Amino acid sequence: MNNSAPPGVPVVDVDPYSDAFLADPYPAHRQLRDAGPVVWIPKYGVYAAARHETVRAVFADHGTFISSAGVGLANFNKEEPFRPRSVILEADPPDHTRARAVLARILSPKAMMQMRETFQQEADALLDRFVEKAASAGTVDAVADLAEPYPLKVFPDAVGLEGAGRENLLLYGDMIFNSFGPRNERLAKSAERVKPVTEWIMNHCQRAQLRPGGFGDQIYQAADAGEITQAEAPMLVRSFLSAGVDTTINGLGNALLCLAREPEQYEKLRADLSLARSAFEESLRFESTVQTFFRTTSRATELEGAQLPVDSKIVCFLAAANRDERQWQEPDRFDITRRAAGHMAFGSGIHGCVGQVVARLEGELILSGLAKRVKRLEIAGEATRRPNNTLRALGSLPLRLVPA
Ligand code: OVV
Repeated sequence: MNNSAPPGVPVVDVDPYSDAFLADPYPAHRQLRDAGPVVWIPKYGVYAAARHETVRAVFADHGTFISSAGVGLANFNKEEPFRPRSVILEADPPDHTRARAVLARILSPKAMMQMRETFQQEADALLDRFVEKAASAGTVDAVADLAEPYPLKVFPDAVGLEGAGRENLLLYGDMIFNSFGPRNERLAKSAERVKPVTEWIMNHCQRAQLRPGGFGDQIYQAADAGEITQAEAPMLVRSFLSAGVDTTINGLGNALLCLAREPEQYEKLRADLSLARSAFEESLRFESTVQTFFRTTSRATELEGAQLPVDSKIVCFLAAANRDERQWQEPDRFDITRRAAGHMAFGSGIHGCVGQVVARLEGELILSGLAKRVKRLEIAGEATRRPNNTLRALGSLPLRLVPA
């Protein structure tokens, strides 16, 4: 690691993986944005982009800022990836293009319209239980009782996972998102916890474990058709299992937290349920589930006046871009009526989240179904965070519900 600051690039001496940073990242995000469009973080020897315009520019130039050297801190040109690289996340065109086309078709808006009815029924059933539990027990945990069980039901069902053990996906997701950061204690602990379930995960990427017609099986059909190789098929199922659960759980959890903290905003949603989608979008902007992703330079390049050598790592602060006052009016205000489109929570460009239509569907159905049933969300205890190197994750969110 080269930790000396390159000439002309402002140094910001923060540790984005410290407990303090993760507990409240926003002051440090401001510091990173204000120091310059491209800054240097000495502790990890990496460049950083935290302004909206810069993050967008990095994601737009996927030929210069590549993904195949890893989208976390580790540089795969210098160290072996800890697991075989993702054939979509950690790939560049043309390999990436083929894999992306397959997943984009499986998760197309049209495919989502066909899933909608099922996702709606599951949301309604779960929300009924959620409200009943609040009535009988007095309080509920919006994480354990709602944000977690919903994605854990609908997404593995859609992928076609059958039988027991899907809660293993929680440990796996936590570890994967820790692995994009440094090899710290946080990663070591989650890697230890995931050990007993790794075999289950890999086994459930196999065709025999996947219900015919589900998202997983559709990947194998694409391999049969020659669009991707047979070896890539289980790897793409692995991508679904890595990226499809922990992300939406915390996206929902953060949205519920935002609405519980801002009763006026919740009132607005109750008055107009068609705001559910924009409420979810605004909560993604306001508390971005995925905080950071890296790119690596494939050549020496200039970025907003900074000279970056070949094979440099640059960390893009999606969450900081989403509160950049150069882009947003009153960025620190949670406002479900704002146009949050253009936020970076799903990234942008060719690697922009391929599952965003699924995430949005889940967000819409849970928020509108909740607002239909519950008049007021009352915070019944302190929400806790579950620190992760990449995710803005919740541990618990105790609520009392005033029924409608
Ligand atoms: C977007 C994302 C996160 C984590 C894992 C993967 C993708 C993957 O492709 O494995």
